[in-house]
Amino acid sequence: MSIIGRRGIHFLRKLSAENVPSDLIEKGQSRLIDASLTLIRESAKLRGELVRALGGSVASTSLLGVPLGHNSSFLQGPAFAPPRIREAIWCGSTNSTTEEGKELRDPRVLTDVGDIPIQEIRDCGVEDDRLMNVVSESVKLVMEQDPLRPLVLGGDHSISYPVVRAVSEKLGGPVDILHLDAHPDIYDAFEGNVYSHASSFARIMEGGYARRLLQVGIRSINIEGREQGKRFGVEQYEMRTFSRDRHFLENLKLGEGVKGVYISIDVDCLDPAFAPGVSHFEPGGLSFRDVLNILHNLQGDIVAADVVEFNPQRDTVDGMTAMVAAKLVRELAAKISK
Ligand SMILES: [Mn+2]
Repeated sequence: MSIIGRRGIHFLRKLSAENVPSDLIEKGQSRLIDASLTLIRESAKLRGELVRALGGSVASTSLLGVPLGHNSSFLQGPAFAPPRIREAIWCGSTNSTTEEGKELRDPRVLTDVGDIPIQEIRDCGVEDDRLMNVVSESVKLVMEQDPLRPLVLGGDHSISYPVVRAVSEKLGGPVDILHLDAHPDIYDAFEGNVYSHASSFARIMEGGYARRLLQVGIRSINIEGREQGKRFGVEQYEMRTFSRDRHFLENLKLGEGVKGVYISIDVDCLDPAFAPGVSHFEPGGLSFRDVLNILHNLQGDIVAADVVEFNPQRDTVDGMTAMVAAKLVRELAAKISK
């Protein structure tokens, strides 16, 4: 799996070794990025036109896949998650109606603009500063197509930073974030990587993209995690006090006075008994019903969301966690759409 992470760099080194001029490489990279953005732009435009033609929709969920795993500190399998989640969303073992009665086959509830070709872009030696901008630009292209709202399929948790940045920039102000995770992902940098999946919320808070950040499901946190939490005014709800906090968390009202609510779900917020297909097993987590109660009862205008860190390479052979991630996506899509 480490091959994915290093592949692009190997390719670039090989070109440099063969004395290919750097401006030639840069021009080629730019063309590939333009082509990638064109793909997302046209895909989003078509879905936007379809939903507007059907009429009657104020907010409509559109999936955007970001198959990126190289910013993980441990395993890189989340790069393979988006197609597995899609497959499970439409799996014949269940119907296409959500728990509260939304029909997922209605394009006003759910459309899909496809995946950003992350590996193809990296394979041309594009570094993370630029790659993260491609993620942000792609999110903005979806948001330009009113009433589409992006629900981003990760990928590791590093993608939340460019996604939230794009949402905040596009809407012109901060959002409130509900972040479900075993980990606070708020290290200043992890192993020297400022784009690490363990640092995304430090970047988000530094950028001023969030007014409130509520972290729920936390059960793997060290001194730096708590200090960074205090530094940024994060509301950290730990599993050890969940029974006390449950009533509050199952009746949240967020996003008033800001641009709306962003929801970020790391699949490892769930106890590994419910979701074994994650990179970091952390016992003592939320049940699937705990998460649904929090989501279903949340009051607020959800402007965008992500579901990250599902690792198909750690899943059961019959894909149980893919179904879990897919149900999170289905219920989130229903919650966003109106
Ligand atoms: Mn996590």
